[in-house]
Amino acid sequence: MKKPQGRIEPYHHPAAGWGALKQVAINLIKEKVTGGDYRMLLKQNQPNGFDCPGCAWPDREHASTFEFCENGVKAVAAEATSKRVTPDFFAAHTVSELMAQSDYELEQHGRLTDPMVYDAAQDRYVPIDWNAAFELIAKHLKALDDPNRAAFYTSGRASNEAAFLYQLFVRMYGTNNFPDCSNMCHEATSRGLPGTVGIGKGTVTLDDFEHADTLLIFGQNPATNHPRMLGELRECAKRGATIVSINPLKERGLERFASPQHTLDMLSPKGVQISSVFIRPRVGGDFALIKGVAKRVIELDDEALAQGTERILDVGFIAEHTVNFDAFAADLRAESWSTIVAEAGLAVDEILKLADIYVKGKAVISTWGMGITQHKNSVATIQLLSNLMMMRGNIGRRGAGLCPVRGHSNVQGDRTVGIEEKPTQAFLDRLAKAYDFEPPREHGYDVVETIHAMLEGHVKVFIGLGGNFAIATPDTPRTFDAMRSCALTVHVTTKLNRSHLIHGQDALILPTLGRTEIDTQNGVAQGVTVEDSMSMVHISYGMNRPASANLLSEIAIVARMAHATLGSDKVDWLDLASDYAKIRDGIEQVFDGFQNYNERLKKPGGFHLGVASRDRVWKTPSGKAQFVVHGIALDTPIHRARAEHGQKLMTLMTTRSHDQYNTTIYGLDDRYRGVYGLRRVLFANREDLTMLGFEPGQHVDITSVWDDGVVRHVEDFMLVEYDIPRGCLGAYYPETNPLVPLSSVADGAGTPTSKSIPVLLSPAKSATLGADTEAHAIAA
Ligand SMILES: Nc1nc2c(c(=O)[nH]1)N[C@H]1C(S)=C(S)[C@@H](COP(=O)(O)OP(=O)(O)OC[C@H]3O[C@@H](n4cnc5c(=O)[nH]c(N)nc54)[C@H](O)[C@@H]3O)O[C@H]1N2
Ligand SMILES: Nc1nc2c(c(=O)[nH]1)N[C@H]1C(S)=C(S)[C@@H](COP(=O)(O)OP(=O)(O)OC[C@H]3O[C@@H](n4cnc5c(=O)[nH]c(N)nc54)[C@H](O)[C@@H]3O)O[C@H]1N2
Ligand SMILES: [Mo]
Repeated sequence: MKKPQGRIEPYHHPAAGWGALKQVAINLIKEKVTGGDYRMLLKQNQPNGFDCPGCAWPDREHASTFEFCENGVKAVAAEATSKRVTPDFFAAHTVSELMAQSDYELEQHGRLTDPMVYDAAQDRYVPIDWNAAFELIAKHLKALDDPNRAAFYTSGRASNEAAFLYQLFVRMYGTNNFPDCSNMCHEATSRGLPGTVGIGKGTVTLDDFEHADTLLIFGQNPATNHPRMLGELRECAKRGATIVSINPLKERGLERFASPQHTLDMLSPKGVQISSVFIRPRVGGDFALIKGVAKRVIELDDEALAQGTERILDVGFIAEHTVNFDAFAADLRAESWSTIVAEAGLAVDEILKLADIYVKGKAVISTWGMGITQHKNSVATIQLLSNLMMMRGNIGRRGAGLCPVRGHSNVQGDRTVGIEEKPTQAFLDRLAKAYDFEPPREHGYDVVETIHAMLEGHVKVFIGLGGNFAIATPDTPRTFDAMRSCALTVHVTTKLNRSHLIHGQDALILPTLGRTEIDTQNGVAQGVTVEDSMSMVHISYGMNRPASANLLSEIAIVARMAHATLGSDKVDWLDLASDYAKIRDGIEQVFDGFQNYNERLKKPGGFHLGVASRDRVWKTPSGKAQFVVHGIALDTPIHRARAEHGQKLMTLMTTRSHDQYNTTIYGLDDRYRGVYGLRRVLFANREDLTMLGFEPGQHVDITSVWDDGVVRHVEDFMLVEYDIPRGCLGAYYPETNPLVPLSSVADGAGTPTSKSIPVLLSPAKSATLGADTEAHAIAA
């Protein structure tokens, strides 16, 4: 294969704009989408259309006009591609051969058309009929001496109906082993917020964005990952709202944006300015920064009290709605500025500036993404942010609130309908009553625990409802060993990916319909429902012809798996799968907020699920919003590694490029960061390069520093001089996942700490110049 030629060329235009339109055209043509019929794009996020399989950002009224989004189009084009992976393809390639291909190449082959089973004698996947596939799964599941020896993964694209049916099947089978992508994503949000405001969801809706005067965007890159959010921020900026980006990187989309919906933006070379202020902590510095801001709020309030001016704290809200404020305030007063400054990696002025902006805001929204959630202290950071917002009553008020920005289009819905390895007893009671069975009560495994359990030989069967478990997860070589130790691995999937090649003794690839495709059961077109990041639930109807006549819907696959394994005495699985409205009736029975589910979906845009904290109802043990005290941790793995290695120790964040959707690599560019045709790049500060004795363009190997004696190493990354705080590095995931130690997780959430990996650099031992070549397909 020809080695791609890479180049680095800083990008000077606004985000989106003409570049995005060009990319859209390129993607549609490259994928030969549905034979050139692009009209389906006009149905994306429309009341009678399909929900974009891209991100979880909500739509206005489930949009009345076509909302343009380059990366939404990429997601749709990838699914609606006319390329196919047929049984002939598998006959022509052994699994070992496919292993030599990069993730980008694997993605390019197109949609899977038929169920396949691994044949060890030939090292190939060969066709299997659907019934035989379900029998094989049933045989393995029934052979386990303990249901907890199977793990059932979910990636956040699964619909509410598929997820609900899946959890019902798995719990009837007897386990709560539900590792899901959320464990690697917003788990810290889901575990952190209940401790302060009682529920692990955001408190705002799009309406609040129209009324906010101040927006704090923590650790997010919306131009790439939530492009439709930029449209919202554009409106806020035009209204004069103050938008602050808190991010070690100055991400282009938060600087300037040209909305393809607005001709004037497109004609202006500068677009619209989005963030007016950039606060740039060091990687992992947010906790200290937020603590500094909160401390300053107390100081300013003290001054106001002394001068008899208007209070800075919302004393009414604090008195009526919260507990533990005094302990919280005492802790802030006791915190030293020198610790805050040192740990945030910011001058004190920067912290005071952010505090000033915060207290001037009458209606503040804080949003956050992976820059906050994928650290050791992410739960504490999110609780502190929630507390900062509570100090001025910025929760449950119009234009103000907490806004975690989720990733997968239905990751929030999946959790709502029961994909949860730590289910509450109340939920299990309701499930038990509705379906007349005794569900397992003990907690199951999350993602990292599942990998540990496989390595220990305990988990033997892995079933994945979507996703790419083998490389989305940390510590790649160990995860590969774990997956390969399974007796059976099963992937319900749309496209070929690495996880299908890292298989158990028996292995199945079960191809499924995507959300863009027409799903007909008993001659009736079925819709599926999803919940976005702001708790809006709506229905989605596919409109393309299925990629192959031999695909089953996810729901049909789950139902037939359940039927083969458990029989249909208690639950008539096949009947449920024949009409998805019946599954929704089940959801309505088990969960609050879904009254008249089927009926309410008829309203364009669907309905809001209701989030108690939004209404200032606090589902905490105290019945109030809770201030939580957390100290600044000074003995983290990063601190210990720095103590040992001095300033050569760097903190690596792993993020997404513009041309990828998680592990799906659409292309090799990261336009806004000026990277073309390369993925094995390492962004570094100029002064650090000098200090370490490296030049931009030089190739290095990266080794992570951890105390378990395991060498974690990736080779041959090209250094790119970048505007990033000192001591910090940036690179793409999943190429850097081998560096994330399996046991390095967020306290209280179990999320791999993929945004703060302590690493050391050394000159590359084997520089190949080709940045994304076969040699780098993956370090197997
Ligand atoms: N096109 C596209 N869309 C996507 C995805 C995709 O891969 N491609 N993925 C989807 C998914 S599952 C998710 S979860 C979201 C992810 O969307 P994001 O949350 O935007 O995820 P990342 O790209 O990982 O990076 C987040 C940002 O965090 C910053 N950051 C890193 N470390 C720190 C830190 O210590 N502090 C602060 N304040 N910032 C930091 C980085 O500079 C980067 O700008 O997007 C979803 N949407
Ligand atoms: N180092 C590092 N690691 C990370 C992250 C990071 O920032 N840094 N981010 C983490 C985050 S936030 C997340 S969410 C995880 C993502 O982890 P996953 O959700 O496991 O990974 P994806 O890449 O989103 O999964 C893509 C695959 O899903 C399948 N697929 C696509 N559409 C459908 C569908 O409609 N149905 C079915 N059944 N399958 C489908 C396709 O086969 C595709 O290859 O990765 C995590 N890993
Ligand atoms: Mo995510």
